[in-house]
Amino acid sequence: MLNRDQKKFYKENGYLLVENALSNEQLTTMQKITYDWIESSRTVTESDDFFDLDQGHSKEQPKLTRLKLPHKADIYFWEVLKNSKITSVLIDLLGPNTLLQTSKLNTKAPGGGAAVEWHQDWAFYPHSNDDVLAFGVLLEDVTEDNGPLMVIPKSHKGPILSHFSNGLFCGAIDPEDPNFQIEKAVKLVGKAGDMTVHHARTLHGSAPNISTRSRMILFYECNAVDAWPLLGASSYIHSLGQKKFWKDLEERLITGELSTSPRMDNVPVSMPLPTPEKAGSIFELQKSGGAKSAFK
Ligand SMILES: O=C(O)CCC(=O)C(=O)O
Repeated sequence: MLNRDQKKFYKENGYLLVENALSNEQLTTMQKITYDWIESSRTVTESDDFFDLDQGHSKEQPKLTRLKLPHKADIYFWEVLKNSKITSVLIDLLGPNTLLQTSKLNTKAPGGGAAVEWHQDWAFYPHSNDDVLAFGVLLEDVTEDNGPLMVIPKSHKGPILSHFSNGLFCGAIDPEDPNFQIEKAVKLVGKAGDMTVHHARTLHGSAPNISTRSRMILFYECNAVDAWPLLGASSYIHSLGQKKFWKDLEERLITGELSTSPRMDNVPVSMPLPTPEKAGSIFELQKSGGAKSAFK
């Protein structure tokens, strides 16, 4: 459970670091499952529904950018979200009724694992209100040199910067944008089992992993049930038809009850459209969309 100061800090700054979000048992179980997945990627030669391969991936040296939807690949990842310290942090920040939007495990392989260019998640998936956040559960120690998540404090209260390049949504801001103040960036380093939290409107990014250790962060992206997706990640529900739509919401309910009354707040919305041809993951989108890099 968060104390008053932690809640206040999150509200004011748009991010938070929570120590020991996982028990030792939860951590070692999640690590084992993840290492087994990475092991099984040795025979994979192309990115697919689960594995996102990094440049240089081979049988001898598995290099992945991401494991997609880990909570669907192993129920343990869903159970931890539903019943752990993470669950109480979720309720503290979003209230009693919460949904999982999506999950991903960004693995940043040693020796170069890809950078994630600066962006605001909100630009990818605007909702009817901004009770939307991402947890980053550290499955390995995160240090200054293995590509920690970086955030710009208080940016969740500012504008949504342009994430466009040549008229296409490229999933990253222009590092030269006058509203981007990189000198304010904070690196979120911590021990395996700790957890970062960032608001969906907080500017964030991460440098390549220049260390010899992997940087594994499990992201759970969550929202209050009455934050209705306008586009992006979970907005696929709009194409499901009503019956499947409801079932899908039920399957992603983490705590409390569903709502059929979206809460409409006065939030800045710019639709992530049009997209480039290749937009399967943020790495692909930023590359094929011609995003300028802040990490040269
Ligand atoms: O893995 C990271 O460092 C950042 C990931 C991220 O921001 C994203 O996937 O949207």
